[in-house]
Amino acid sequence: MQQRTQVGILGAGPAGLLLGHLLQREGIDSIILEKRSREHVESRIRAGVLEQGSVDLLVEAGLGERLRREGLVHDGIEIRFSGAGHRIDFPSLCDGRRITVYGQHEVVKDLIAARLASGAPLHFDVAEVRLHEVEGERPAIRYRDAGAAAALDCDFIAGCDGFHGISRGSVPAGRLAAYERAYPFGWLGILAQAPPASEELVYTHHDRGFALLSMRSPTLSRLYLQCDPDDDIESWPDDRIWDELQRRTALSGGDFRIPEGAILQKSVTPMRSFVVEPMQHGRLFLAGDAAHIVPPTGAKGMNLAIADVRTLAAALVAFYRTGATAPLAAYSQRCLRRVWRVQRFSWWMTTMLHRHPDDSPFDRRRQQAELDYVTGSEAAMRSLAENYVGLPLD
Ligand code: RFL
Ligand code: PHB
Repeated sequence: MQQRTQVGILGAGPAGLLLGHLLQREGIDSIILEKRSREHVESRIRAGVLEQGSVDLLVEAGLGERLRREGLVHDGIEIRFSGAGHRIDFPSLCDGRRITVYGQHEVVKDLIAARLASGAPLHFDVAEVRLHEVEGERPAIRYRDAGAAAALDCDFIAGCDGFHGISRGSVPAGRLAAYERAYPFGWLGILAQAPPASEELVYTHHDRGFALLSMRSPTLSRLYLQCDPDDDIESWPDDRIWDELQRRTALSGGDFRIPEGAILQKSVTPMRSFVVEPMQHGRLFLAGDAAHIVPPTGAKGMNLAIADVRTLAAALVAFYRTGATAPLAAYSQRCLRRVWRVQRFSWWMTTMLHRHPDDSPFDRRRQQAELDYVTGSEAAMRSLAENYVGLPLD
């Protein structure tokens, strides 16, 4: 089957779906191709924190109805170490700005519902996706849909197919520079049928390793533990997970306990920082995790994907309205400025809060001093807060 569209989009994660939505609102055609099933992408539990700017964008784009109703607005986070908690209050430190806890899969569900309601094409379960002629004026995507060969001619291709997608690898060798750091630890994440342990997200530094308490609803908790990146999930029976979470998050007074409940999902995620430059080659534009990965400690991955596609959509709209090519040419540079600032913040939060296996006693004392400073100095708290709620979108 031979088809044609203006923008061929690979991937129905937050980046691809939101790009398709923003373009559709401006009358630009796109076809979204997704490797996995709708059920799979709608039930993939991942990120949970939306910056103020991401929420504003989703609301302006007509996607705010359920988000406003079910999203949990938070005015701060807690940083816990040495058995004591320290609150960082966002609105007072950054002009009233806040964050919203709303699961990534809920954002994805809202975007899929909007796409299907608009009648715009979105194909799940496609296979053997390959890109062609990305350096020319007429790039194309070839793939299999329900076993049948299909081809899609496009003006542009948006590679929104995540870290393990094929877009990045379709750029000829030597054209992209990759910057990477792997961390010697991972996160064990669980979704539990239990009320949140605390009103705020709790980021805990502990000699046994980092722990994070988050939530999805008044009856669902999302909890994370620093673990070995190669840990087999089988080596983490439920009892061990709860025991470790309780120990790492205990307060000195002894009066804090995480409510326990059935564990509905658990998985281990390795942690890495990764960027490719530039985020464009010919008529292929990379966005979201296809171009960069941050360790989740700063809660930035989904927000960065949203910021990329906002910039890409604006550049494509300018092209189709006026023929202007300058915004498309500037896409990579504009995104990378934000990407590197967010990389820095995510690396810094990760380094400050985790236990590093090779740290010397000096490093541990320095880490304690950093936590002490960050929770004791208004200037330091403001710096954390302005990055956490999200640097301004340009
Ligand atoms: P996604 O979501 O990975 O979507 C890419 C999609 O492309 C599909 N795909 C293909 N489709 C067609 N053809 C191919 N050849 C394809 N290959 C792959 C995939 O099936 C998939 O559906 O990338 P996107 O859209 O760039 O979105 C990025 C975010 O998913 C990611 O950055 C966040 O989840 C990261 N993240 C967090 N981000 C936040 O902003 N706040 C958080 O609180 C936060 N917490 C997290 C996180 C990620 C985590 N894990 C699991 C890595 C917590 C965790 C534990
Ligand atoms: C989450 O709720 O999944 C979450 C929250 C904060 C993070 C990472 C993940 O830094």
